[in-house]
Amino acid sequence: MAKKISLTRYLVEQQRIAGHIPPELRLLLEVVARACKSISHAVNKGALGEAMGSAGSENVQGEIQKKLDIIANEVLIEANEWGGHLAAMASEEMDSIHLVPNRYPQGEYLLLFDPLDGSSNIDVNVSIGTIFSVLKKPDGAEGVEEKDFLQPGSKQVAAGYCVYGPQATLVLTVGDGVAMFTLDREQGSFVLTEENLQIPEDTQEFAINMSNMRHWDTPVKRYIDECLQGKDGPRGKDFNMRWVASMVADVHRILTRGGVFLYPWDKREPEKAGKLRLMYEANPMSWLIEQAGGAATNGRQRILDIQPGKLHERVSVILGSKNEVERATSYHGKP
Ligand code: AHM
Ligand code: MG
Repeated sequence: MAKKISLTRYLVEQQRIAGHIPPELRLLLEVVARACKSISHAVNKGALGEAMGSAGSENVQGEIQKKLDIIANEVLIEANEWGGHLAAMASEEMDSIHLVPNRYPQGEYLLLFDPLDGSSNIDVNVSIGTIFSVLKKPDGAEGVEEKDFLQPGSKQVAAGYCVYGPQATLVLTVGDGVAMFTLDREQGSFVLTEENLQIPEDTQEFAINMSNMRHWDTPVKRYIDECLQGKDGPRGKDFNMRWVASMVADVHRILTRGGVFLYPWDKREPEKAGKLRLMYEANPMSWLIEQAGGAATNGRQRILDIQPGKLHERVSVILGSKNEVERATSYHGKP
C-alpha cells in the first residue's frame, strides 16, 4: 500500500526539498490547518453543539452573523496569535485588522480569512468552508497598519481553503501547483489525496445565482443566455448548472471537474463592485484556480492584478475553466 503523506510531511518537503517555503510559513500553514480541524469538529456537531443559528449581531458588511461565523473567527485568531509567525490578521467578521498582542513575538506574515464561507448554508447542513490568504508584511515597515494588507493577489505567498462537506478537504497552494488533503478523522490529520490538480480548459457546467438574472449587466446576460440555448444556440453544446451558494463548495467542484463560476456586479447595489470580497475570497480562490491552469477575472481585468483600495473591498468574479472565463471576459470589452 502506498505510504500516506500527511500535510506536515508535505509542508516539510516543500520547505526542505523544494525550498518553496520558509519554516515560519510552514508553521503558519500548519496552524491554519489545525484551526480548520477544530472548526470542522464544531460544524460536525451541528445542533448537538453551539454551532447553529444566528448570533444576533452584524458584521462590517451589514450581514447578520451566525454563531458559527463568530466561533470560526475566534478559533482562527486564538490558534494564530501566539506562534510568532504573524504580524496581524484580517477577517470578513472584523471591521479592522487584528494585531498580534504585544505579549507575543511578531512575525512577518499577514493572514486574511473568511472564517466561515457560505454562512447561509450552516443551518441547512450544506457544505461550507474557511478561505485564507497569506501575504508578507512590506519590507522595512515598522509595526503594521491596514495599508500593509493592501497588496494585489499576485503578492500572495500561500492561499487555500478547507471545505466542510461529506469530507473535510483542505486545498492549498504555495505557488507550486495545487494540492488537496483529506481529513483522516481516525488519525486526526490531513492526508495528501491529490497533487498537481488541473482544471480542464473547456467545460459544459456553469455556476451562477440565476435568481439575479434581471439585475445583471448585458455581457453576463449574453454569456448565460448563450449557455442556456445549448445545442441549438451559438455554443453548439448543452450546459449543466450547479449553484451551492457556498463559494468554497462551488470552487471545489470546479477544481475537481472543471466549470465556470460567476458572481458578477449587478444592479441591486450598483455602488458595490460585486458581492464577494477581493482580499479573502476572490484573491485566494483566483490564485488556486490559476495554479490549476484556470483563469479568474472581474470581467475586465485579471483579479490577481487588482490593487485593493480597502480591506473589505468587493469585486465581480468570473473564474474557472480557462476558455469559458476568456469568453465571458471578452464579452465585457476593453477595460
Ligand atoms: P458569506 O461569506 O457571507 O457566506 O457570503 C459569500 C457567499 C459565497 O460563498 C457564495 O458564493 C455567495 O455568497 C452566495 O450568494 P447568494 O446568496 O446570492 O447565492
Ligand atoms: Mg464568504
